[in-house]
Formats: sequence, C-alpha cells, structure tokens
Amino acid sequence: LLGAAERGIDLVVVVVHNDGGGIFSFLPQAGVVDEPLFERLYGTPHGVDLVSLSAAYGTPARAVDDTGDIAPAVREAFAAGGVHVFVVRTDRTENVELHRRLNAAVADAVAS
Ligand SMILES: Cc1ncc(C[n+]2csc(CCOP(=O)(O)OP(=O)(O)O)c2C)c(N)n1
Repeated sequence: LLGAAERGIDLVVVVVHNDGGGIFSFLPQAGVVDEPLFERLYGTPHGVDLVSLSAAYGTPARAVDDTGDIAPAVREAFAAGGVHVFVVRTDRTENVELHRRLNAAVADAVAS
C-alpha cells in the first residue's frame, strides 16, 4: 500500500484477515500439537489492527463484518475509483471445517 494512494490508480484490496497463517490449519500437525503450541509455531497470530495499519499507509480501510456486504462494497469502490481496502475477518478453524464440508459435499455429488 505504500505510495499506492498517490499514484492515481484504481485498486480494491479485500484482505481475508484470519490473524495468522491459515494454511497450516490444514496440516496433520494441527490435530496433534496442542493448541497453544500450534498457535505459537504455526498459526502465528500477529494481532495487528489491519484497518489502522492501512490508514497508517494513507489508505483508509473499512472492516466488512457481513460477507453479504463484500460484493456491493467492492462494486462501489470500483465505481468511486482510487485505492480501497476492505478487511474481512475470518476464523482459521472454521475455515478448515467449511473446506471439509465442501469437500464432502463435492465427493457425495460426484459419487451419486
Ligand atoms: C518468503 C516465504 N516465507 C515463508 C513461507 C512459508 N509460508 C507458506 S504459507 C505461509 C503463511 C501464509 O499466511 P497468509 O499469507 O496469511 O495466508 P493464509 O494461509 O492465512 O491464507 C508461510 C509463512 C513462504 N511460502 N514464503
């Protein structure tokens, strides 16, 4: 974001904010290592307020709490032009469960 606002570009960034490295929650060690240690070694939550961080780089950001609001916000941002940042909070554990449900639904659909 550094310098983005002054370059006269149109840019819309949607940050999926899971406070860490979500990909590691899919690895086998997520089910073996106890949670505090897993968080310290793999999840590595940064605890940073990304809306404030973006503002510090000169781009006001907005937290979008309702996923239904993301698409309209992005459309409005592109229509307005300039640089926009939206921060969408997600949960790393819920994300794994959602992927498992989707994988199971696809496997069921393919099998039937
Ligand atoms: C330069 C570099 N350092 C470390 C890694 C190892 N690595 C792979 S994924 C990842 C964390 C990804 O976290 P994030 O970008 O927040 O994405 P998420 O998994 O939460 O979607 C890391 C550190 C890498 N790929 N490249």
